[in-house]
Amino acid sequence: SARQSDEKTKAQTAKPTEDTIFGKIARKEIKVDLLHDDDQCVAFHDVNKQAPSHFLVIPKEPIPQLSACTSSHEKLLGHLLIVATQVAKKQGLSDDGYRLVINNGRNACQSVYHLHIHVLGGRQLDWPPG
Ligand code: IU
Repeated sequence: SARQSDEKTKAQTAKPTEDTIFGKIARKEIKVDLLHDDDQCVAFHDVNKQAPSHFLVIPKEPIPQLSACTSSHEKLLGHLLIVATQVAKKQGLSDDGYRLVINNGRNACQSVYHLHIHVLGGRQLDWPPG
């Protein structure tokens, strides 16, 4: 689709940077509706949703991508997964299921270089992903 190729184009040119829009969201410099907020992470709706329910869980620490994580991030990564399940439950996704996605780098169409977990649900999802 046009939207898909648009996402791919963005991902090809996105570069790891010091700060991103997600850093500004995490620091509350940009106001969005937060589905979750604690000392380590926040969750909010994706602005370009790909399913009836599509939200992102991001650490407050500006880690650019999953592959930049080290063993020092073990606890944080576990926390992000648990928060994803808690918010999914609050969003009513638990009964029928949902999917977590982390796009890491260019080939995966990562477009924002601040680590984020996508949570998608509310419809039957296809497999495999494109
Ligand atoms: P990706 O995993 O880097 O490809 O996904 C980035 C997502 O961030 C994508 O789904 C965008 O719609 C979403 N997003 C957002 O929710 N708010 C923003 O201000 C920006 C991107 I820029």
